[in-house]
Amino acid sequence: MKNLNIGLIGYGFMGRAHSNGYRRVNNFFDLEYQPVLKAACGRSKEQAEAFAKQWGYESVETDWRKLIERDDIDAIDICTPNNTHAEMAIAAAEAGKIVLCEKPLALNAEQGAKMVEIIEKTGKPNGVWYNYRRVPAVTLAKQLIDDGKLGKIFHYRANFLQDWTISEDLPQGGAALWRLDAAAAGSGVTGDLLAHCIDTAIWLNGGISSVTAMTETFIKERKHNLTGKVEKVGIDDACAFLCRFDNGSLGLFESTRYARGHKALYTFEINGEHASIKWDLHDLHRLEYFDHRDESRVRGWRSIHVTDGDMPYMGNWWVPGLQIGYEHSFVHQVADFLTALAKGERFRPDFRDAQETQLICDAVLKSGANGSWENVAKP
Ligand code: SOE
Repeated sequence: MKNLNIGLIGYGFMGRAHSNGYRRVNNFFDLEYQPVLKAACGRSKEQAEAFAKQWGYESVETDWRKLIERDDIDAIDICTPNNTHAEMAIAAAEAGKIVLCEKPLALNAEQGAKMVEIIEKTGKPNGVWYNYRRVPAVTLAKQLIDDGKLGKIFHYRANFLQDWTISEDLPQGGAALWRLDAAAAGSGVTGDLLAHCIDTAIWLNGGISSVTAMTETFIKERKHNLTGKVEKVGIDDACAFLCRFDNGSLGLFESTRYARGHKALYTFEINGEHASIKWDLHDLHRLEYFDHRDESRVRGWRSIHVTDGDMPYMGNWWVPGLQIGYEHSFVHQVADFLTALAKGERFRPDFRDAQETQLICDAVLKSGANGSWENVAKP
């Protein structure tokens, strides 16, 4: 088996999700490559050491530039806040590393374009962690659409609803709360949550040509954890947009962190000429399917329990009827990345795919600010 030596930057939520993917992948998938957890990097030596011990990393770095310089690292995995992605990814690419970057690709499409340009110049494999593509029920949706089961698609509808920022006492900035700080996150729900919905949508239903959006920041000022002062909030707390897809279908997307009662309600529904499908992250192992071609006496929504061995990825897990969860989408991402690497094939979504999402997010934010319809540029 060939080794792929991983250097991971950032030990928060995503550092754990990715590390879990690396650790478990070879237990469940037969692959030519195995990830080796060479080094974990974070600014606090103590926390990086604790993380390395818990997840089995061989060594620790506190300066990401030193990690990138190391000859014993093949791939740099970036799990840090969005404002660091471009600088780290570009430096890693220039040092000849494979680069895996947490979503969204960058703060904005300008940074994203530079990242795509440089990584493509190096020819090095790269990927972005839009993990929901690899939930088996979502992959099944892709298969059904590609097989033509839905026919011509008319509507694409997606939501990503949360409720964790409603309190005005919640500060912005620093560990965990950098998502509320525009300087660190770039945007609010658009880059954090709608980016997932957009990535899935363009994968399932093709490109988006134009958008019109409405954004709102409900709490205008919050204490900033890094300065200790009450500062203006620069992120979008909520965003809804309409769009046109290249295939002529119409899209409706909504995301908020102010939907009391919803923790991570990511849902999508697609309506085609023959059939419709819908999916819900809170019930992620099911795909709902309605086919108008069924005999009318038995026609109705079916709830497909995506656990059989012939369903995407499921042959690698347990026996039919036993489901898997959120963390497995990261295991699948690692498995697919290592397979693409072994075959010398392009992994998707890569930086170029993620830049398509970034350009849509930028157009949404621009439209949200001025109320216009915006045409979306292609990467
Ligand atoms: C935000 O709460 C968040 O953790 C996102 O950053 C993730 O990308 C999403 O998958 C779940 O919600």
